Amino acid sequence: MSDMVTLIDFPPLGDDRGSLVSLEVNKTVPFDIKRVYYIFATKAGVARGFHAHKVLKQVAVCVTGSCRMLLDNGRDKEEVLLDSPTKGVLIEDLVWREMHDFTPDCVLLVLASERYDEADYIRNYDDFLRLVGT
Ligand code: T46
Repeated sequence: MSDMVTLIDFPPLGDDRGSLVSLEVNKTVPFDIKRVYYIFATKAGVARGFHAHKVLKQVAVCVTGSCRMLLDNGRDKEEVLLDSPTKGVLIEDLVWREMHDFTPDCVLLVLASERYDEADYIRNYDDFLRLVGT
């Protein structure tokens, strides 16, 4: 796995009732969380993402089901299978991302370092490559 991908293990706090994961700023999540959103009920065969962010950093975790995330920094491409509620991926700024192969039950939870700002999106791949200098 390249330097581009940082996987984060969330320790399950289990007991005989089941499991619990706590996501805590500067403990399990390396930035202040300004926004949380989740993607669910993604239709069969649909892929999402296809953009990068100028500033935004995020941590993504499939709390149920799974999806495949392609990360691309303009030089290297890496695929991550998000298939566990105890495994997250840190998505840094200036990384192109695509999400594929959502299972019908997939709930992709995303913790974001910034509020929603459409101006932070780079939605054209050639613009992205120009910006990262490749
Ligand atoms: C990302 C990947 C992992 C909002 O109004 N507020 C929000 O916080 C978000 C995330 C989206 N929106 C609106 C913008 C669009 O009209 O919801 C609509 C769908 O968003 P988008 O097409 O950007 O969704 P994805 O799944 O392609 O990308 C999302 C995030 O936008 C993005 O930051 O990294 O998930």
